[in-house]
Amino acid sequence: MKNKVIADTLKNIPWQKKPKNLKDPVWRYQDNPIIKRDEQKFSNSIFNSAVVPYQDKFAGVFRCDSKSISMDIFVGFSDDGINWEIESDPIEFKGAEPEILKREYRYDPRVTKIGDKYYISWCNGYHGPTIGLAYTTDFKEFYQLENAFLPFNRNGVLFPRKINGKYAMLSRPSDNGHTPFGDIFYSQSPDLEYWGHHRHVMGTYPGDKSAWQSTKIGPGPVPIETEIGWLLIYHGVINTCNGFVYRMGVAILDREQPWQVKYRSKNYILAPQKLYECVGDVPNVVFPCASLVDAATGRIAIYYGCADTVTGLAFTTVDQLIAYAQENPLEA
Ligand code: BMA
Repeated sequence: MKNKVIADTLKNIPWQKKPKNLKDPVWRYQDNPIIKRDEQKFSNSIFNSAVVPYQDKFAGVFRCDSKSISMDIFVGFSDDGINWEIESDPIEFKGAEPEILKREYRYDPRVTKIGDKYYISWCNGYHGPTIGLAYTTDFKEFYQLENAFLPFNRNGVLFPRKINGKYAMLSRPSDNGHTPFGDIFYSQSPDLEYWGHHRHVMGTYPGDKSAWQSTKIGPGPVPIETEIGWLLIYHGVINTCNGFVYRMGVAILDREQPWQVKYRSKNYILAPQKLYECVGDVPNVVFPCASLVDAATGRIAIYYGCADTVTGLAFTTVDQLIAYAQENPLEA
């Protein structure tokens, strides 16, 4: 392993060897999708979801759209990170403010462990989409905090530690619909309530230099800290005659000033190419919301939504992602 990872070891990370002769930096689990659309009692689809190591096993927060197509988030547990039991009832939040607890819709959760708390950030309906925040210590009781931003914003993901003494979040300001634009921004907070000191991190690439990310981009899983910078897996979108296509990309952000992009790959790292990624309720979508990392080996397991219908698992390593970003650079 060339690049040191600043994280815990995770001996039981789900893992499969890279297929021989594969040149791509990311490879899929052979029995994908790991979660089918109707594995939860009332679900139409289970996709953009987040998992974390928990008590030597795994816990997660799952986006399940119901058979009435209401979007909500549900707790799940797994012994191996591959086979999941997802609860039948959505997460019920406690919190100080009844106004903030009113539910409109909830989707696309991320889970970040900071200290002994697991923070959930998700796209929260509050007169339009914004970033909801909550925490739990046991995946039983959940405490909702104030929304981080005004509408409209999506894809809020917290860094796993304070940076320069402040909590830090990436997000993607948006509109009220199927946003046809979008750059990634960095925001800071002393207390997870008041957010400011916003910085632009990176934007789209018009033209055909890196056309898969020419319409909008948004942060995916919790950034992974390495010696050379924060490894950011994100989604990039192109608008085609058949609608949006969502692919996955990688960038490396400065460790102390994460709004400075050190490397960014011109090429995507995963694209909708398998049937379950190309066909579903929304075709041609791979949408990463979580990753697991093992600091001892640099192994990474990526959890991603497939065609807004099922959940997939893919693998890579810290070294391969860093090399890919450095060897296929997108220059400003
Ligand atoms: C985005 C979000 C995601 C979804 C994607 C593709 O705007 O709604 O939840 O996966 O569109 O439909």
